[in-house]
Amino acid sequence: MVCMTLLIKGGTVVSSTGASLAEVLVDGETIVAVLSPGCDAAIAAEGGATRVIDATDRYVIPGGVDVHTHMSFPFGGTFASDTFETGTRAAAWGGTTTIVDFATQAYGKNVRECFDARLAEAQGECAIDYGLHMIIGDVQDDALKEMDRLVDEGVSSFKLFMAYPGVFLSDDGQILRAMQQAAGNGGLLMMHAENGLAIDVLAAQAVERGDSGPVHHGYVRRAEFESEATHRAIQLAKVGAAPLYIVHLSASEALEQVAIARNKGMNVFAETCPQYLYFNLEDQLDQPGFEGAKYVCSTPLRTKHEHHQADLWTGLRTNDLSVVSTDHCPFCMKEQKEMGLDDFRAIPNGFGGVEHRIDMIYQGVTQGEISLARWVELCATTPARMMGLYPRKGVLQPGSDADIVLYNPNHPWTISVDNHHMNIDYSAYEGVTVPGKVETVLSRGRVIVEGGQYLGRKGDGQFIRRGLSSYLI
Ligand code: DUC
Ligand code: ZN
Ligand code: ZN
Repeated sequence: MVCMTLLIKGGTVVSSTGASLAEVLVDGETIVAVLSPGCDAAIAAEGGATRVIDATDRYVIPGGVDVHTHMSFPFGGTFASDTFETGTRAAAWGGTTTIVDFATQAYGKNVRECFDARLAEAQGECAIDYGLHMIIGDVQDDALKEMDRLVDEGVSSFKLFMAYPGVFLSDDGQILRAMQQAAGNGGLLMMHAENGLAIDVLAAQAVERGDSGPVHHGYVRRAEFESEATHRAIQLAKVGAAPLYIVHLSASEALEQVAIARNKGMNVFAETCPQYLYFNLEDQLDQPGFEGAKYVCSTPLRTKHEHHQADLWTGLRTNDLSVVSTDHCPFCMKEQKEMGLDDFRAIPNGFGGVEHRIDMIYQGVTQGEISLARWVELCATTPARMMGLYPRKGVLQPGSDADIVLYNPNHPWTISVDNHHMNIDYSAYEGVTVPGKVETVLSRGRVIVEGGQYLGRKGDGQFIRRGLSSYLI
């Protein structure tokens, strides 16, 4: 029998607990050993390996796990511009080897039918492995029952919205019922925590007085509304006895609510996204003309005159924020963002960044915000644990999938629409120079990015049936 083995040697293996020189041996799709360099087993492995990859001066890290993406997401009368094919390919270029995207139960629709249709849309399209969360857009008896079945089928997390009245919003009674259901079936409740009814009042008032440009998207989605909704979600989760995961947290005040709950020992978790760590309302949303539309996403970018960004970095260090995802939900300027030229409420909300998360958060390492180990923990290990993918994903250890990234920490480059691989007609990161670069990417043992070439294929990514969150069992 021919044994396809691959040895990655000479690199520094970085895990969530530290970094050391080590060699990684892969057999087929799986990691079989992480070896000390120079030990007998490593030397024997080198002689027997079908292929040896030299990782000298590179970090060898687990493939990134982005647990919040929206490929082809229907929003505001259009669809996010990256499909499962284009979006997962871009993710691979950026060192992400697993995404967890969303199936959406629209209002009045059947959860099962919506889930099946979404799974069919993804199957055969993805370059990397993927899972699905289920958005419950209409909490009623059937939907609640379906949640139990989905957990058994590897869909162990559910997203609800406190924003977008008339589209996705669940009222407090519906939220409580979904939380009670999750408490019973072991699922994780993910929450878009913004007070959508209050936002809509301010948005209508703004447009009425002529404040209709993109920056007003940021002004009306006030931090108080994020903080109030976060607080309310936490109180409901306490009564519902359910774990809670706050998505795309951007405001200090919301983070405070999460920290209070966690200090009381509650199972409350939160993620943030690179855009909130690096961009702000004044410099990005408030640009001349319609440029700010590129940065219209929800929750919104926050003002730089407060200390949101510094607080978010602190939260990433203290673990009150335990995951960095992207909320990748891109819309082109042409014909998509442009729909809101005269009224910011019609700009599709979303930000494209699935390709840049690993690089942007590595920048946090070089800026002294987080450690090297924390970079890996935030971008791969904890998201895998949080979403029931661990230890198959998020770690380099025997038995784990051989999802591996070779990262060059000394390769500065400048992000541009001309060199990105996402299907967007601009880059929100245009002109940003990052210090390091993803060089080689393996997905279940297959080399899919190497030497500036994409070597993967659509359809090689598999649907991953997820277990329960590691933090709940
Ligand atoms: N936020 C966005 O920016 N886009 C899609 C949905 C969401 O919650
Ligand atoms: Zn959301
Ligand atoms: Zn989202």
